[in-house]
Amino acid sequence: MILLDPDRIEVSELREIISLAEGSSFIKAYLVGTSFLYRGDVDEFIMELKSRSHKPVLIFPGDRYQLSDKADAVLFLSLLSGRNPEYLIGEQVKAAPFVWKYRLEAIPTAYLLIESGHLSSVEFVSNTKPLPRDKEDLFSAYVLASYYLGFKLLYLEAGSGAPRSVPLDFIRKAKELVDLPLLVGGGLKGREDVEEVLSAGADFAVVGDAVEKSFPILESFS
Ligand code: 1GP
Repeated sequence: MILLDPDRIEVSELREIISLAEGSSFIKAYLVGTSFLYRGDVDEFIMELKSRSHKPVLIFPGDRYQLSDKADAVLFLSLLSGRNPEYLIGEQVKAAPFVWKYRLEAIPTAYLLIESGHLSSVEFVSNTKPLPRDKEDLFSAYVLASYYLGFKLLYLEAGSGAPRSVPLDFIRKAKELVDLPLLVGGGLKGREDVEEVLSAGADFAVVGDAVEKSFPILESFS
């Protein structure tokens, strides 16, 4: 899945990205979102995307201001790795009436932030701590809790542009423990990294930063 940040990608650039990505069957969907929306217009961005692409467009929201009825679905995230009530349940309560009003498909997603060796935007904006990457038992308990709480999707996040992506052992462990679709993102730099996380058990890999830095990387996903 390609992550597109409406704050960092201009409409003209979006057209170029779609022209490179649309023909690839390896790319399954677009995620639209950012940790903090400063100036982008999510509705306009998604309308442009939908007018040029046949792939599903899912909102990956940093907060409720990034919702749009133009998308196919929203990852209804709860940042379970943290202890900030706003990102555990507060934003979700504020977002729910919008989701209901527009009958937007909401995919209940357990969002786990994992330490990557730098201060990620998610960590800073949400004011939460990531899970330590050397504590697999603790991570396992979070995965199990996500499952027992009834989430339908697990997103393992190292943070955009992370110097170290989610440990492969964590991916293998999550897949071994629970029968949930697994998304892995943060710091994946190209096809090789993507193949690695998919081989470890991820159902989908998310790439954002590497595409923003160099659109031609999309050709390697054909
Ligand atoms: C960030 O997981 C996504 O929320 C994607 O990370 O931007 O590093 O690809 P990158």
